[in-house]
Amino acid sequence: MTSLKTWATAAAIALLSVSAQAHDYKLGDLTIDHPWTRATPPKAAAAGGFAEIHNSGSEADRLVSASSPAAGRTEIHEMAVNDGVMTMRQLENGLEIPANGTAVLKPGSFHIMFMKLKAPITKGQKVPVTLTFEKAGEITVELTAEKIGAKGMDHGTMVDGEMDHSKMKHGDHAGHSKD
Ligand SMILES: [Cu+2]
Repeated sequence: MTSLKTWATAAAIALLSVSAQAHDYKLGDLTIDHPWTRATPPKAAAAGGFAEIHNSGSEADRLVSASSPAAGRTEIHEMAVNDGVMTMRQLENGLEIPANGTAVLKPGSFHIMFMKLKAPITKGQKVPVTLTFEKAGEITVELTAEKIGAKGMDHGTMVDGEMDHSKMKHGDHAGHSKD
């Protein structure tokens, strides 16, 4: 009896915490699922933003730009390994969200790039970012800041916010995992 009750209570709490953590946003045919970022070290000038964007429509859309009051500049980036060197570049034409498909922004892959951060991001902070889609239009979402280095490469350790980011190579950042 008691154990059944305990189990039921635990299950209820687990369910509650799942729904408290999951956050998603809807815009037309798009769902922006669990947008998140990471806390940064005190002097970091850059940070990455991540989310899964689902498109339930029959036409592709594109994430064409992003902006945030937390950063001097916000871009849509791709990270890739070329000849063993990790590089990032801005997606000049934005990121496609395929028809009846999903675009995944995650560490080591596509991401929103915050540059010239106005202040360090602290764990638990909600970072507002406005996403503009070619067809669906514009929506402001809040990225939940997880701990420093969460789930892969830590953008936050890149201190130089002034450099030409499109030409940035990551090969000399020995501390980065290649996740
Ligand atoms: Cu980047």
